[in-house]
Formats: sequence, structure tokens, C-alpha cells
Amino acid sequence: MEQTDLVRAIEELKRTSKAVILAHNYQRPEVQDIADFVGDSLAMAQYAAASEANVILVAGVRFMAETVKILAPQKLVLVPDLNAGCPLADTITAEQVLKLKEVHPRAAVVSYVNTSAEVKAVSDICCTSSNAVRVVRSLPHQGIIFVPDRNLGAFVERRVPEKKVFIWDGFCPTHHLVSAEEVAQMKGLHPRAEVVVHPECVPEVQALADFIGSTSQIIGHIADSEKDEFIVGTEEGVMHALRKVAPNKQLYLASPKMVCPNMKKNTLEKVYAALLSRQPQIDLPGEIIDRARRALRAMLEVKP
Ligand code: CIZ
Repeated sequence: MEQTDLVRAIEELKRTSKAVILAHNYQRPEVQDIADFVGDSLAMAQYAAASEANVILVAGVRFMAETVKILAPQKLVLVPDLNAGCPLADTITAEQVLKLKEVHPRAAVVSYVNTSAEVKAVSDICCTSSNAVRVVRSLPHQGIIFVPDRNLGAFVERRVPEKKVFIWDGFCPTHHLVSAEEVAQMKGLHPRAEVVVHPECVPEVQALADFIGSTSQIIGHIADSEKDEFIVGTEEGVMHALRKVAPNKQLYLASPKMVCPNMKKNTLEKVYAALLSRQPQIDLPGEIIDRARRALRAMLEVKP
């Protein structure tokens, strides 16, 4: 099918099946453009929970669709490709978290949203890259077990020095693809540009940044800034949203290598096929949903 026919067919299926499509900021431009909502994983899940639609297609990676299912368990949650996983989330299992709890029994477990539903189910509270610092500060515990991203964990540790943070050694392979040397080179080429990076980047890259934030925070920062040139250190899908909110600004991706192969598994063809067949669906055991929801709700209760 031609792209325009595919888009028309998806619109028709959305209407007849009363479905909504949520897309993460890292999705392909054409997938973002067909979505009812584009944002980060937390905003996607909040949108889904408040939505009246019974069918939610999540164009992102698996943990994002699971988060939607946990917060809106009565809804049918579809994904374009079940194999779109997250290597960072795969670095830790629920059993490994339980072992960490045995070693640090008085510490609270803070799990980044980039984790499986099973890991969330054994966590005290979740966090995103937007609110990790706030979540950790909100806890009465002196010790924090932070999983699974070591760079986000170190970012939190630098901002909350009064706590002892035990950090898991996971990382996002896509955010590790940009080096400090590359960012320094880009700064040399564009000396007037501000450097904005995601906290999943290595500390040496973060040290060169003028602003560090989640995808939504990066988009908000660039849209609101009076500056007109930016070097952007996160997955390249965010450039599409940035070009929409800041059409007159000069935007340079920090490295052409920052492309997540899992995020790019979702195509318009797969979105169409999933809506048509109502497959693949995200299904989770009720007990995991209930326990993981406690950790997600605890995060949602942290004051902004
Ligand atoms: O929270 C998310 O969706 C992730 C994984 C990154 C971000 O900053 O949007």
C-alpha cells in the first residue's frame, strides 16, 4: 500500500475500533504523525489511563506498553511489534532486585520506567528521567537502590548527595553511542549552540551539557529558549518533534549513531496490521499488575 493509503486505512480502523494510538518521542516521524498523542512513557500511560478509548495501540518499546496496561488494565493494549524490547530494561530481573534488597534491607528500591512489569512489582517506587531526582528526594530512606540505568543513577547521586545510592550497572546502548569527544567536536563546529543531553548519556557527555533532561524536558527547554542553536544528545526520533515546536531553530543531533533499532521496529505497516488483527496484545498476570501499579502510583503521588 502507498503511505497515503496506509495512513487513510489506519485512520479508518482507529475510528471503527474506537482505538487511540500513542507514540513515543523516539518513533519514526510517520508513526508519530499518525498518533493521537506523542510523548514520553509516563505521559503516554497517563493519557491512556484518562482516555475513554477501549483499544490503545502503543508505538514504543515493550515496557512502555506494559506501563499503559498496568495503569489501564481493563483496556486492550496492542503493540505493532512484540520484539521491540529495551536492552536496558533487560539488564535486570525481579530476582536480582530481591537479592539487592537482601544486601541493603533498609534501602528503598527506585526503578526507572525502563524495567519489566516484574521488576516494577518488586520496587517501592518508579521514576522517569523527568522526575528521578524528585522521587529520590521525596523518600524518607537514607539508602536508595537505583535500577537499572547507571548514568541516570549517577545523575541522581550528584543531585542528591545526602543519600547513599546503590546503582545497578545497566545502560542504554543507544545513549552510549555518543562520546564526549564527539560532543566536543560538535561544539567546535557550532560554537554558539547550547548542548542539551539525556541523563542516560555517559557522565563525561553530561559534563559538557548546558541542559540535561528527559525527552519532554528537552523539547520544552528548546521550545522556550531564546537561543537558536542546539546540539541534541538523545535518540534521533526526538528531532521530529523538535522541528515541529522549534521550526526556526538550528538543531544538530550530537551523533548520527543515536538511533534505537528497537524503537524503529514499529512501522506504519505493523501499526495497520495490529489494529486490523487486534494482535499482538500485552497481557500480564493480575498479581503483577496490582503490585507494579503500587510502585507507579507512588511515583504519581510525588508532588511536582
Ligand atoms: O520516559 C521515557 O519515555 C524515556 C525512556 C525517556 C524519555 O526521556 O522520554
